[in-house]
Amino acid sequence: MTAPRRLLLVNGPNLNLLGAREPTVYGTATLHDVEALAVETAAAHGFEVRAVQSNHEGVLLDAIHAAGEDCAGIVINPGGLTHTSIVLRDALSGVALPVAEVHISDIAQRESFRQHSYVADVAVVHVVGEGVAGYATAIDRLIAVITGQAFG
Ligand code: CA2
Repeated sequence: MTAPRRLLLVNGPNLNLLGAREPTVYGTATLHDVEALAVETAAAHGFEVRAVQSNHEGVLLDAIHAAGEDCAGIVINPGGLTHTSIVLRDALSGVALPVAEVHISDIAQRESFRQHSYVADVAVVHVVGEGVAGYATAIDRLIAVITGQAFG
C-alpha cells in the first residue's frame, strides 16, 4: 500500500482560546489561523491535514488511534497535557507514527512545572518558542522525516 500523504494535527486543551487571551504569551493568531497555516504548509509538500482540537483527552486519544489507520505522521501541541499525561504519551507511542511536538511558547524558559514533557521522547521533531510559525517548521521537518529527506 502507498503511504498516505496525510498528517493529523492535534491541538490540546485550551488551544481554542488562541488569539482571545494571553496574547503576550501565545500571540494573536487564532486556532483557525494555525489550522490554515498547517494546511498551506503541508499542501506545499503534497500532503493534506486532518485537524482536531479538543478539551477532552479521550477525543484526542481517539483521533490519534484513528490516525494510525490513514495518516503518515502526527503534529501535536498537547497544551497542558504535555506536562501531565502518560495516557496521551502511550497513545502516541502506540500508533507508531512519527510525531512532531510543537509549543508556541518556550516551555524551557517558563515555570518549572512546564519544563517536563511526557511527549518529548516519543517525538522525533521538537519545535518550541517559535510562536505559531513553529507549526510550519514542525510540518516541514516531519515531512522530511516521513519522506526520508531528514538527515541526523
Ligand atoms: O506553548 C505552548 O504551546 C503550550 O503547549 C501551551 C499550553 C501550555 O499549558 C503549555 O505549557 C505550553 C497552554 C494552551 C492554552 O492556550 C491558551 C491560549 C490562549 C489563551 C489561554 C490559553
